Amino acid sequence: MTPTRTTPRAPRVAAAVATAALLIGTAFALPSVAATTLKSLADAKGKDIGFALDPNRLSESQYKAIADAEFNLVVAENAMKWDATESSQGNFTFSAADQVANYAQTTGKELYGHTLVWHSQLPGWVSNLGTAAQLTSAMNNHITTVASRYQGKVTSWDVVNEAFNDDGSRRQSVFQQKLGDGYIETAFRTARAADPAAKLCINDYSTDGVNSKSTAIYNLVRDFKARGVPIDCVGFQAHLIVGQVPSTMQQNLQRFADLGVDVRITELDIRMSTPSDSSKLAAQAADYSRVFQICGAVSRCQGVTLWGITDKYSWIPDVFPGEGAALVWDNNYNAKPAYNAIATALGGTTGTPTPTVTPTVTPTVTPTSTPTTPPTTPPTGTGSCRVAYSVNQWNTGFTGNVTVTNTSSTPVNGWTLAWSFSGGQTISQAWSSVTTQSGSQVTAKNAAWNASIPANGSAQFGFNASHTGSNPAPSAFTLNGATCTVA
Ligand code: 9MR
Repeated sequence: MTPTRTTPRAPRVAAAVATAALLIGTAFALPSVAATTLKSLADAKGKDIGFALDPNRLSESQYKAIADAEFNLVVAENAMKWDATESSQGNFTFSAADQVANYAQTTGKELYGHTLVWHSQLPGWVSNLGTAAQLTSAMNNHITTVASRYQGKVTSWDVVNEAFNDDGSRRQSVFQQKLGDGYIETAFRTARAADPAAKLCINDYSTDGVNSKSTAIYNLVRDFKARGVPIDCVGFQAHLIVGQVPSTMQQNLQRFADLGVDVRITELDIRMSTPSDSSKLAAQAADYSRVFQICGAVSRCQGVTLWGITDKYSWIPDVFPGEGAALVWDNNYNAKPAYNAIATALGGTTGTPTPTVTPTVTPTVTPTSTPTTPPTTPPTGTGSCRVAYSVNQWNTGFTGNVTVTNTSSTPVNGWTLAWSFSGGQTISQAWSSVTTQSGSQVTAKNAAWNASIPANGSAQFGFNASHTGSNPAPSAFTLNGATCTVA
């Protein structure tokens, strides 16, 4: 395999045609854009589309057929982690990791390395080492042995994974506690020495938007670049929830790219409360589309990796009981609406139209109009509420984020949040709500899938809008006609 390292992936249309021909011969239900594949579309765009592989599943024909056809990059979901490769000190086992590497090689896919230093899936012996010197030695030996083995095969490594807390402080892992802040730099320098051609990435979750945690990593990358510490890329895991793609995601990826590093969505899945239904799946499709569009809009975004193929084997239900359906293929390998949404976002033209929850916004000059269809069931549970409103703005545009919390003791079933803009703001697009505007009056109704707000629960939605001047925040909101407090 010829790894792609510093240059964008070249379009590979001929391979795409061959892949499509292969797919047509398969026995199971094909996605409805079988004339092309996500891989062929991503290849043509010079982007990676990857998936997390469990090599034990390759014996399942449907799993293998989708894996082979739809992706140009593969990462080991677990097989290259510390517990899988060095469960006792100095005794390295590469059987599962090699299966992943061999799969990448035989299928011509890029091989992404996950992960060298992580607090989780870390064998107990590492935590039990007595001194800082012993731990440094063990960490460096692990990095050197694993990275050297896959030199020329792995194109990028997640060198350090999940080193930060949500508030931007360092996670108190054994590495942090025993070695202090400098362990990340040590790990990156060691990885560079072990495989000078591999790109070296730092990877984390809940860093997809601009927030304290992503800013801490941003500061680390800026410092590394300023001091010449090797770092080439930043991974954003993007374990997302339907309706909650951060509004600042593109801005966030771009600010990292502007530091001179590549960026990548490394572990995408978008979960929902289960069971799924058609409106949740449509909302999920819109979210998948958005993430791929964002990566498409940031030239240094190398691509998107899905954290698995089928909901059947996703990690989500085990960790978040009552949630799931987060991947692109369902338990029976049927492609979900997200499939065509991704195909469309990648420039495909043969898919059916992308399902979307984006509402129609009808600005109008009619001062008294009462917009749109009321909820099918009359709203109940109107009562106390709190609204948090925030914006990210630039010269003439802004993104608004609204969280409405039901502070009463009874659930709200069906909601309408209303407010007035005093600065001439005009909404152009909204998500996770059906939002209409009439003059200065804005009415946001629940989407089908977030109609219910339990006691003490919240619903979130967002919108894009234009503004002139100072863009004042609304001073008052009503929920189903009752005034809310403003947080
Ligand atoms: O998907 C992986 C799951 O099979 C493992 O049990 C789990 C153990 O921690 O790790 C999962 O993958 C994680 C990834 O390595 C790092 N980011 C979060 C992922 C989901 O937990």
